[in-house]
Amino acid sequence: MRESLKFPNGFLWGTSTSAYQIEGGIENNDWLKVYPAGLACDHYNRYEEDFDLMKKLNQNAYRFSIEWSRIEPEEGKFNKKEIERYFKISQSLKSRGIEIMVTLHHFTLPVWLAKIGGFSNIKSIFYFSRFAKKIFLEYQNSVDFWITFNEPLIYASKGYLEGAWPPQKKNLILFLKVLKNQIASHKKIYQDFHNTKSNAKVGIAKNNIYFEPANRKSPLDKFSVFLARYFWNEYFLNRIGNRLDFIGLNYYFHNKIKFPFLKRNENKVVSDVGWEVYPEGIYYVLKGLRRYNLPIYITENGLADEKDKLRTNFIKDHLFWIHKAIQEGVDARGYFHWSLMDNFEWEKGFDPKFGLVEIDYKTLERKPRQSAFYYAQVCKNNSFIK
Ligand code: IFM
Repeated sequence: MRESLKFPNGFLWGTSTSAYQIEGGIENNDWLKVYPAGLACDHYNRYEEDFDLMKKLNQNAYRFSIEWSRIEPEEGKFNKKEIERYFKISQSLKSRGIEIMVTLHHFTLPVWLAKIGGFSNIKSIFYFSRFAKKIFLEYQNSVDFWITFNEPLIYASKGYLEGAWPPQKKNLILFLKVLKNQIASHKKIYQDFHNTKSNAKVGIAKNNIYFEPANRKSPLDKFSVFLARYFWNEYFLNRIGNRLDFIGLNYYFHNKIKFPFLKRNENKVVSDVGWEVYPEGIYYVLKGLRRYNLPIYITENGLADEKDKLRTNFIKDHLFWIHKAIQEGVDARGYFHWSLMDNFEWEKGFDPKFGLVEIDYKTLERKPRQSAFYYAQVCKNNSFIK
């Protein structure tokens, strides 16, 4: 018999986005010159329509980011109109009964800060925590969860080791400085928020990978996995562990490691961008996070699948493994699918389609894919049939 798998009461069901990827019309950040996002999904002007859709799809939570370059276009000068606009956004979500998770840094920087080295400059700790405090004071009554950084290690490695993202550097020293300043910023922001409001919920969105030894009998492969796990999954969390109210998990990857090189997946099921689909990995990654003894929200999980051939099963299979982890004592409290709608996928542009909702970039029409209706049923029932 097919079994109905139920999630804990109060489980959050939602989607995630970020400002530069969907809003459109952002003119003052460090991505613009290298990878312009133009009008993106024009969410800036269509957020009411998007929230109606979210509501129709039974989602009860939403994670989005606030674009720093809109709020503080020049150092120390805050834009009232934009502050007001995000306030309206928060009210619009609240009026629909949607819980709010706000990301303070999701890969973009105002140009003025990028010019002085962004997070590789120690001054970024002061600037970012000042921005965060301003945002906190403005929206503390409507925001339920705060995320300081989205995927800090991805950000630091793409921008400062691989040279792929702004500022397109390949410099180990800068990479380490960025990590150090992100850690210090997170700690300061955590402290500032808690000094103002003791029950603020502050977390991080951490991209953790399921690492496996290519050969389980090889001590060298196992040692490589130990190092990879420590550095990629645990180091950052260990450094901020006592200043976290919850952990946000972004799960996308499974890497088999053969000493001394990384060996990518062998699974034949891959997304449109070639990323392996490996639902079981989320179970192991969740189990690995248990040691922090904190509530966990899956803050991202999704795939590029323009034709929507894999997405329904992708969701179902990941939920199966999340549910199993919960049964075994993991305190997972919510799932935010990446993403609500197709959007600007950074250096890959608009080709990868991560949306439950399809965007026609000519007309900007929103069209939910079949998987969006499947997910809507799960959100409504707080359970799914395996
Ligand atoms: O689009 C990104 C998002 O900005 C951060 N996490 C991974 C997603 C898919 O690549």
